[in-house]
Amino acid sequence: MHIDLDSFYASIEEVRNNSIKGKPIVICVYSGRTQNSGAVSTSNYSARKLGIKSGMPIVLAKRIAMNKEVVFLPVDIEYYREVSDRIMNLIEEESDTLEQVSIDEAYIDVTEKTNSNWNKAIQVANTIKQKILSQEGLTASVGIASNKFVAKIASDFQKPNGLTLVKNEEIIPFLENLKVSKLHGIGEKTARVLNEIGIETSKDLSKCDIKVLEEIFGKNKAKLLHDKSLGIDNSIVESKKKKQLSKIGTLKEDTKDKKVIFEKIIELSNELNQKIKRDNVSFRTVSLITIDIELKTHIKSETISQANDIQRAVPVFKQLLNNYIEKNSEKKLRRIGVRVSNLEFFNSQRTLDEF
Ligand code: TTP
Ligand code: MG
Repeated sequence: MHIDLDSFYASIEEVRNNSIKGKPIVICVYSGRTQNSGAVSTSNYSARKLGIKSGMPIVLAKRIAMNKEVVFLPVDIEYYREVSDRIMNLIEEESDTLEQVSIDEAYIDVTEKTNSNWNKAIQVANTIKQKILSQEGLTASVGIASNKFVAKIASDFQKPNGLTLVKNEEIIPFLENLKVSKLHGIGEKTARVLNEIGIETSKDLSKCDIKVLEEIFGKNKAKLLHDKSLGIDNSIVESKKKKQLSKIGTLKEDTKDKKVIFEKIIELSNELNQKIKRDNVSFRTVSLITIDIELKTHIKSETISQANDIQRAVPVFKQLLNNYIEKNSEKKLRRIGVRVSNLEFFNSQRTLDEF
């Protein structure tokens, strides 16, 4: 199964702020050079209808939005990561193995859980969609197939809030009419070369003599392309280890009072310590995450000797907070976070599955 959240950052903002619900929303990465320099990170589906899309310059998006009620917001990546972590955990609970591939997408293997039964797989997909909706207020699109490549294309097929099952005998007709650029893993450049020799669709690609492809792309890539056109993919769903553990929370009120902020750090550290013990990890890097009232995120880190209890990190958090406040005395903080990284897992049996 491939699961991908719908207009992820924009939908999260919609959930957290009721007053913008239903409006076109554009999430921006401001470069800071001029007021509107930077690019659109993502937009919700109602902004997409206006033509505002990922990667577009903010200036252009604002021009399109002129005289319309469009909401522009800066990215708040730490918050999106928190939501992502919770979602990945709940998906993992419903699967044999989870492989997270980005902040909002994952492959899961449900072969054992469903006993290879398609109807059961649909039930699992619906359970996951339902849980994400009831716990986070978000919709996801799911693709189900017997391999990752086809599942990935299937999840994109009926976005948003889609569920697409492609049984083995349906793979060829499902892929047949897709443009080669829609086949996951075929980039713009390769698609252009294929177009130049008259290959537009997956069907064209499957009919092309492999020798012709080998001449242009070499043996390995030719085989890969040919496999894709037929929906063949033998890669497995592989769980990956977490790179970091963190806890972030909102301060009771915006403040620059060191004592109040440090109390919150202690509270978050205690929660983080539970994760450290649960995952049985040690860490070598300690970071303090500060998010100010303008939602600007700063992350400062220190490397220490290997430790497996948060008590070792607390004085470092204190020092990092002091440094931050010294340099940024004028700005109040809204949120604060603690993180440990450079992890080493000790119980190898658990680490294979633990995320
Ligand atoms: P996507 O899953 O590609 O996009 P999306 O979730 O916003 O929309 P869709 O419904 O089509 O899945 O990416 C996930 C998040 O990654 C997205 O919400 C914002 C971020 N992102 C960028 O910052 N820049 C980009 O160019 C893209 C494509 C995504
Ligand atoms: Mg998405």
